[in-house]
Amino acid sequence: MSSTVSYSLQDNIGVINVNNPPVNALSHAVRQGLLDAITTAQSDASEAVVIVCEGRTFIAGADITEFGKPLQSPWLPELLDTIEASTKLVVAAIHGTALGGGFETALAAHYRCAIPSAKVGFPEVKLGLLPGAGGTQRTPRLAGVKASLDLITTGAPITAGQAEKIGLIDKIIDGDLQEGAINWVKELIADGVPIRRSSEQAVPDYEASIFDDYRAALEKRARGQIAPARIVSAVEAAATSTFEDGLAVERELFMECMGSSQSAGMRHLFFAERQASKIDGLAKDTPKRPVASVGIIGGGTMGGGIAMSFANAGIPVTMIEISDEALQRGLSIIERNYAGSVKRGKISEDKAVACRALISGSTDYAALADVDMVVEAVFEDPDLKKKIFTQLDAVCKLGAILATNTSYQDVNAIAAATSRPEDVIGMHFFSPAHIMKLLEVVRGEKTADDVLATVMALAKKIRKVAVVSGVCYGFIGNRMLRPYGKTAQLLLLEGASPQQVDAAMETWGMAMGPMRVFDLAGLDIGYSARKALTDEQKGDPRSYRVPDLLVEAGRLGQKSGAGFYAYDDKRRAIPDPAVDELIAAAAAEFGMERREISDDEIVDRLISALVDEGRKILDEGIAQRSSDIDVVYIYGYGFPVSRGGPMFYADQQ
Ligand code: 3H9
Repeated sequence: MSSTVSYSLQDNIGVINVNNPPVNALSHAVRQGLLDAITTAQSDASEAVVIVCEGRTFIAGADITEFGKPLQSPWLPELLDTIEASTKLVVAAIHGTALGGGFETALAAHYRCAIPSAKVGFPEVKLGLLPGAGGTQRTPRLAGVKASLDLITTGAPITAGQAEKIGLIDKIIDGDLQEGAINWVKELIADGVPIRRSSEQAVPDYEASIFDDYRAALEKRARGQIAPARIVSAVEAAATSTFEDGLAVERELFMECMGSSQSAGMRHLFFAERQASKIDGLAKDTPKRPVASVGIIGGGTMGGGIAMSFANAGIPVTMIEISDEALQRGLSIIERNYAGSVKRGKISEDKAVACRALISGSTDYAALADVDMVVEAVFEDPDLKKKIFTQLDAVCKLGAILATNTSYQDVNAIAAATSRPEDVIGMHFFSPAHIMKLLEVVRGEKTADDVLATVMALAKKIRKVAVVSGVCYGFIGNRMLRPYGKTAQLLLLEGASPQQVDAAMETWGMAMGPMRVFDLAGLDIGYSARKALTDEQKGDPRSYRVPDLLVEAGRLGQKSGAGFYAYDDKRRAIPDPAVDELIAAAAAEFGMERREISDDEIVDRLISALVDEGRKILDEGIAQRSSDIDVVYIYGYGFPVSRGGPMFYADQQ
C-alpha cells in the first residue's frame, strides 16, 4: 500500500492500518495509502472494513507541517468522501486522541468504536482554523447543533464515553481494540445493520436563536479571533442547506482562516511550544532523576499554587512555613482554591479531596530530608533565599534537586550558597501558579544536564509549558516587561491617559493593558524595589515619576482601592481625573509639552519596546531561540495568541 498505511484481510474483514509516528498525522503518504486501501477493499473478498492505527493514537489530525504548502492530491475532503461512499461497511476503531482531520476521518466511516480512554475533538480553533474536511457538516448530523457548536468552538476534546452519549461514538470496546472492532463488525454484518453515512442523516431539531446566541457569546471570548464565528457559520450551513452546499461553505471559510495571519500566528505557537521543550546541546536520552516527592518552602500565594500544581499531577508535597500559624494560613488558602475549582466545575470533588490529601505541612526543614526536589517560593529577598539554600544543602539528601522560584534574582549566586550548585536550578512559576501554564526554567552556570532534563520533563508532567532561560535580571519575561513598562510611563507624560494606553493595547489583543497590570500587581512593589537601586540602575526618571507619585499619594493599586485608576467595590477600574492631574503635573516637572497620541503610536512603541529587548535577550544567548520568547509572552503575559508572540509578529511586519 504505502510505507505508512497497510491493508490486510482478517477473516474476511479488510483491516486498514495507519502507522505514521508519532501521532499518525494525515500526511500526503497517509492520505494516498488510505485511498488505495479503501479502493482495494471495494473489489476484494472483504465483507467490511476497519480503520485502526498503530502506536499511541488514532489519527491526531491533518499534518500541520504541510499547511501553507501547495496541496497534494488526494486532498482530505476528497478522500473522506470516498471512504464514506464505500459500498462495504466501514468502521473506525479509535484509541488515543482522534483529533481534527483524524476525527473527521472517523466521522466519514459508517460507525465508530473506541476504547474507554480514547478522546475525540476538533482542536482546529486553537490553530485559528475550523474543521475543513466535513467536520462542521457531519458532526451536527450525528450530535445535533448545540453539542457540535460546543465541541468545535471550544476545541476541547471529550472522552469516548461523552462522545457515545451525544451520538459520535457507537460502541465502547473493552480489551484489545482491533480484535474487539473486528468482532463488532462481524456482529453488525450478522445483524444486517445497514451502511449509515453521516452526510445522509438529517440534522436534529434545534433552537432557532442558537446561532445568534453563540455569535454573541463568542464575540466576547474570541478576543478578535475570526475562526470561532466562522465555525458558527459553517455549522449553520450544515443545519440550513444540503450536505454538498454546506461543505462548500465550510471549504470557503476554512480557506479564509488558513490564509489569515491569525492562523499563521497560532500554527507558529503550536510548533514553538513543542520546540521550547528541546534544549540545544542536550542529548535526548540525557538521564533523568526520579521525582516522586517535592518540598515547597513558603506557603504564600505562590508556594500554595506551586504545591497544587504538583499535587494535581499526583506528586506528594511537603510545605514548609516559619510558624504553625503561617502554615495553617497557607494550607487553608489551598483548601479554598480547591473548593473554588470544584465550584467552577474545573475538577470533581473526589479529585480535589485526593489532591488536597497529597499536601502536608511542617515548620521543620528536617521534613525535607528525603524529598527528591525542593522549590523555594519565599519573597524576593536575596539574602533570605541564600540562607534558605544553605539550610537546604544541610538537610536534603544527595541528588535532590534544589529549585528557586525567584522572578529576578541571580540563580548562580543562590547556587553558590550551597556545596552542590550543579543541583540548583530556577523554576519561575507565574501567579496563580496552579492555573498559569508558563514555567521559565532558569539554567544556572553550573546546573547539571540531568537536573535540567529532569525539570523539563517534570514540567510536562505538571502540565506546564516550560521555556529555558539563562541567568539575567528578570530572565526572559520580566526583563522584557521593564522597557515595556517604562515606555508606557513615557506615553503618559507625553500625553496619553492610562485608559487610552490600556484600551489601545487591549483592542490590539493584549489580555490586559499595562496600567491595569501595574495596578493589579501593586505599585508599592516596584516602588520599594527602586529604593534599593542607584539612580543609574533606575534609569530615566521620567519612566517612574508617575508611579512614585501615586504610591506617595497612598494609591498602591487595586488592593488600596486606587492606583492608575479608582476602583469600585467590584474592583472595576474607573478613570480618575485626579490621576490625569497628577500626570500633567509630572510632565510639567520635566518641562514636557503634552500632545495628542494615537492608538497606533501607543501599540507600535510598546510592542517595539518588547521586541528590542527580546533581540538583546537572543543576542546574549539568554533565550535559545526567538520562538521561545513568543511562548513566554503568550503563556505568561497575555500576549494575543493570534499574533504568534512578539518576535513572530515583528518578523511578519
Ligand atoms: C486539521 O486536522 C485540519 C482539518 O480539519 C482539515 C484539513 C483539510 N501535524 O504534542 P506532542 C508532532 S488541523 C504534524 O509533543 P503529545 C509534534 O509537533 C490539526 N505534526 O505529543 C511533535 O513533534 P516533535 C488538528 C504533529 O503526546 C510530535 O508530533 N489536530 C501534529 O503530548 C509529538 O507531539 C491537532 O491540532 C500534527 N497534527 O500530544 C492536534 N500533531 O516531536 C495537534 C503533533 O518533532 N496535536 N505533531 O516536537 C496534539 O494536540 C498533540 O500532538 C497530541 C499528542 C494530543 C496529538
